[in-house]
Amino acid sequence: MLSSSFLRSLGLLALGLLLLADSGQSAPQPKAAWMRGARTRLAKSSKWNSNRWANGSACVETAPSDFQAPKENVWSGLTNWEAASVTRWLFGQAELNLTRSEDAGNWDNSILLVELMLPNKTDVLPYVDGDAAAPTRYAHVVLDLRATVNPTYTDILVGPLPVTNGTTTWQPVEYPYTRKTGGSIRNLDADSDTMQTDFILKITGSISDITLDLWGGTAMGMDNDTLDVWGIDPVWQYDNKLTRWDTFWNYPTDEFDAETLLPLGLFLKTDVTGRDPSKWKMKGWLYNDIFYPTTADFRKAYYSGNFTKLGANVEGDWARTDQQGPVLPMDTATPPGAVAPSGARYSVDHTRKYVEWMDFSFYMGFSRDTGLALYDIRHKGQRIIYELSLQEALAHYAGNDPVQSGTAYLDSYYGFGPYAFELVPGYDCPAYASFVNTSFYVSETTHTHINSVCLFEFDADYPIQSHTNSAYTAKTKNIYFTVRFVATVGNYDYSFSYEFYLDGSIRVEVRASGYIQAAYYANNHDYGYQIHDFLSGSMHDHVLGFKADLDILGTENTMELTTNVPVTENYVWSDHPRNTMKLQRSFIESEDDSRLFYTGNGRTQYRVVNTAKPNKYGEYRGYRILPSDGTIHLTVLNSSNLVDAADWANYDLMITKQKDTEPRSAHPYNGQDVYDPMVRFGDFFNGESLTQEDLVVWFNLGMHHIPHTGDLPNTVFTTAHSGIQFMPLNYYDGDISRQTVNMVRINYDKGNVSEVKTFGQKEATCSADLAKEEFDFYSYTGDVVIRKFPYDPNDPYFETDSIV
Ligand SMILES: *[C@@H]1O[C@H](CO)[C@@H](O)[C@H](O)[C@H]1NC(C)=O
Ligand SMILES: *[C@@H]1O[C@H](CO)[C@@H](O)[C@H](O)[C@H]1NC(C)=O
Ligand SMILES: *[C@@H]1O[C@H](CO)[C@@H](O)[C@H](O)[C@H]1NC(C)=O
Ligand SMILES: *[C@@H]1O[C@H](CO)[C@@H](O)[C@H](O)[C@H]1NC(C)=O
Ligand SMILES: *[C@@H]1O[C@H](CO)[C@@H](O)[C@H](O)[C@H]1NC(C)=O
Ligand SMILES: *[C@@H]1O[C@H](CO)[C@@H](O)[C@H](O)[C@H]1NC(C)=O
Ligand SMILES: *[C@@H]1O[C@H](CO)[C@@H](O)[C@H](O)[C@H]1NC(C)=O
Ligand SMILES: *[C@@H]1O[C@H](CO)[C@@H](O)[C@H](O)[C@H]1NC(C)=O
Ligand SMILES: *[C@@H]1O[C@H](CO)[C@@H](O)[C@H](O)[C@H]1NC(C)=O
Ligand SMILES: [Cu+2]
Repeated sequence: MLSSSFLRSLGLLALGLLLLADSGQSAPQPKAAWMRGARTRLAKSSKWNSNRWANGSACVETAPSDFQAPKENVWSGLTNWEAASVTRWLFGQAELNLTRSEDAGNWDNSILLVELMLPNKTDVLPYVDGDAAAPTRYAHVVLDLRATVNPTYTDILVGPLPVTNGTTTWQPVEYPYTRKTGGSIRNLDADSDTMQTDFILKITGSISDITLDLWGGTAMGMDNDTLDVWGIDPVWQYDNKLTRWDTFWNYPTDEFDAETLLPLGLFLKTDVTGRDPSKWKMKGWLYNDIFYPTTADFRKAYYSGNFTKLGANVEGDWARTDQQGPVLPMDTATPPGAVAPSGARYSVDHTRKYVEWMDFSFYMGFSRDTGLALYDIRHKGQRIIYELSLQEALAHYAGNDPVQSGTAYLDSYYGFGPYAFELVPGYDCPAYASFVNTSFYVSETTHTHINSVCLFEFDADYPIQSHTNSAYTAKTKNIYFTVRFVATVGNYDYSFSYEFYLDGSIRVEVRASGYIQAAYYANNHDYGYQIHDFLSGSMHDHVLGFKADLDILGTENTMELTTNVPVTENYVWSDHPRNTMKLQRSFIESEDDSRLFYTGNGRTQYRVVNTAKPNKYGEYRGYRILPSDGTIHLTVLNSSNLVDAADWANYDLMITKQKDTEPRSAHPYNGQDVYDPMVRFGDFFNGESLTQEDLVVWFNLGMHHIPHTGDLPNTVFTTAHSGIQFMPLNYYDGDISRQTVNMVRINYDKGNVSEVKTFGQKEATCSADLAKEEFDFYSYTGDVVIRKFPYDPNDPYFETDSIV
């Protein structure tokens, strides 16, 4: 949740773009007819290939086996070469009237994004499940059309790829959106730079005498400014006007990113309707809950001798994350760490972004809007989930002041892709994890964030199975596999983990850290705790919407609910009516009844089943959807900020029939017109049957965040988290984690062990060189940038500016 105007005011708003994680291949891969199962082990990468066995004592730290995915990854984005050729082709289309981003001003058209258009599921299934050709590739391009009084963001499709003169065309893309305006939505940002420098800062500069007196600082657009000014997102859009509310923030006095902890409590309202700056108007000031309609009124009151001045939030150690306080007992000794004595026990095709661990496999995709997504997740060769992906993240604030009240960040506007930075081994992921690069398109360049997705196995701190009696004890290790990325969208860091377990379950876990966006304390006691001198921990809901397109034994599925209900029953054997409970089974039959709230007391099991594929006992095989911690939906009803722009946040679990025209529940520009957003999710629900259809489950994670003193200086991942599990339910005939050999049974008798069974598991006899595992912190890189127009793949350069 990041603060939009905040980033914009820092000039760092990444307008942009994205594309996939191109592994450096510069031309499309030749199509190979890889059949599932016909895998080839290729040479292991050289970094790890050196034989590190001195003579059997040092552990072999092998990287994941390099091998080839059974199919091409049709979700992994454009290659560098494709993105460059599309960009070049677009500049050749005179009617688009494009200006290069680096030369573009407020009144020029430019390219914001060039990425892969995700193929339709209808076209993908015959390819991944059969012998059909891979779907035709198209580029999804977002244009920033500002050379007009009515600026728009416009989504177009360019293709088919590869680009060829004659056959490649562009067309507006409308089919994935509920708004039918040719892929266009108004662009409220066209003048954001000049609005800040030529309008907002002029107003705030006009009261520099007051800001100097109140806080010893000014916001005038000069180098000596110590105050920043920004506010609500999205801007208010009612009455055919655009209304902004902004407020003052102290800049941090050092490198710590503490600005969102330093609000100062003076708010200004402006009317910024239209593109003619001469029509923009100052509409008033608010301080300590008193509204002054004009600057003259405010100034008069301020100097009246009857004006209550409140204190300022100023940075200090309380806002800095470095170690402070007495060192804890024994804390300077090295803490426990994890090692992988046999190296990676999984395989990765880095070109096709495909992973296999134990009996799981999946492809990875990566997008500017929402970061990492997983596709065609299979277990034992059977697809469980076609797509598992973030859709949107909302941070909806509230407050007595207009800025907190008016803030409801829809973070895909900023994008998760551009903020998925390099991970730190030993901190973000275990030191032995392996890593994947991600790339995104910005202003005719492709930026690569090295090592921004990590893959690793981990031994949970508890076994997956345990039993003991008088004759034996049996335990099974709980080894799971994680794919993780962390996106720092402005002030907050979101960590996304997709975890795979030996029992066939899959877990999604989101954690939040980073700086909260706090409020000025005055009059805000009903909206948060006071957490510092003049600071309120502004209440807000984080709601993160996900899509899980489950395919259980095929695409024809049904949602079954099994609920524990209290009952009073007479049985043939009961002398009196008995107060007890029983199971109530039901199906969600249509989209009229498919927006659900989790029942109180967790009494209902939600399960996607295939009723045509019962098990041998007649029970339907399926996967259960199990909210595991802190899943929530938005508290606010019919939000004044969002109107129809985030309908997906209003429920816990929503089920629709899969449609190629409904691929995503949100759009990054939904906030540009909250009354008529690009995707009005509620429109997906139009009464269609959900009985043995291809179902998509839309679920939310999140938390009701009421920051307290423990959120200073940063929110901690320990308590700010939310998760969900997909677990096989009556899917297999038994618990399939019995397959692992990493278990032990110890038979004993009156204190003597008679037998130990270890099932062929390998004992770790090698010694791990922990020093070698330590990450060289000086190798942390930042962005690698490759110019697309003109294409210059041989001259990559480093640019750390885009690391916020
Ligand atoms: C190999 O290991 C043995 C002990 O296991 C040790 O005695 C011997 O010196 C080692 N050899 C080398 C070459 O390191
Ligand atoms: C093309 O864009 C420029 C600004 O970059 C603008 O001045 C011009 O009017 C536009 N031309 C057309 C035909 O729209
Ligand atoms: C397409 O035509 C343009 C202009 O005629 C030319 O510059 C470009 O190289 C051509 N591209 C291809 C792929 O042939
Ligand atoms: C910054 O400089 C301007 C121009 O000299 C001055 O008016 C303003 O008060 C200064 N701001 C601060 C915080 O000193
Ligand atoms: C001082 O300001 C307060 C708040 O605006 C107002 O209620 C009060 O009447 C004022 N007192 C005088 C003496 O102006
Ligand atoms: C990530 O990018 C770096 C720098 O371009 C490259 O050296 C490395 O091989 C890439 N890693 C993978 C797994 O492709
Ligand atoms: C939502 O709120 C608006 C403005 O208060 C109102 O006009 C509209 O009817 C409300 N919609 C619903 C579904 O309650
Ligand atoms: C995807 O399916 C929709 C609906 O059938 C269709 O309009 C659209 O052209 C398809 N997109 C592609 C890229 O084939
Ligand atoms: C257990 O082991 C001890 C020591 O070897 C032996 O004396 C004793 O008889 C054993 N008890 C049983 C029940 O086997
Ligand atoms: Cu929060």
